[in-house]
Amino acid sequence: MNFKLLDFHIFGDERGSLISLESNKNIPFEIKRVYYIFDTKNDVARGKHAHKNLQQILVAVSGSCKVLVDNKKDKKTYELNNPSKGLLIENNVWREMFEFSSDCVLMVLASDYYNKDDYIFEYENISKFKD
Ligand code: T46
Repeated sequence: MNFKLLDFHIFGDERGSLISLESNKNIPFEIKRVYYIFDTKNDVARGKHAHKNLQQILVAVSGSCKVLVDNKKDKKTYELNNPSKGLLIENNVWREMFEFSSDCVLMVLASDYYNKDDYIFEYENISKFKD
């Protein structure tokens, strides 16, 4: 499958909680870029594209949002509302993020640098996932 939810280990003690994310360990690729989305209006949707060659993990480090993922074989909507969950999205997966809470900070770890030519903006142009 080219999308799935990952569970990160929480190091918790009486002081609170800590999660560590490491390239090629609990993150299944080398992290080359990190960006975060915040102050997003509740009634807007973002994304609405796929990538040709990019792996990403989306983590709601604060607040919540929903993410629809669709690889033309399976289609699922995840609610991200926990910093210990990361949604891995690989190549050729349509994604839409919506219903952002006002306190949502959506952190994204990416396997490559920003490249506008890597985006697929037409749903028709993504290929159907094959097992
Ligand atoms: C994705 C979802 C989850 C940059 O200059 N560098 C960057 O690394 C990124 C991600 C964006 N930008 C610029 C390009 C646009 O002018 O920031 C502006 C907003 O980007 P965009 O409209 O692509 O944002 P989203 O929220 O629709 O999509 C983003 C990522 O672009 C995309 O790869 O998978 O988050």
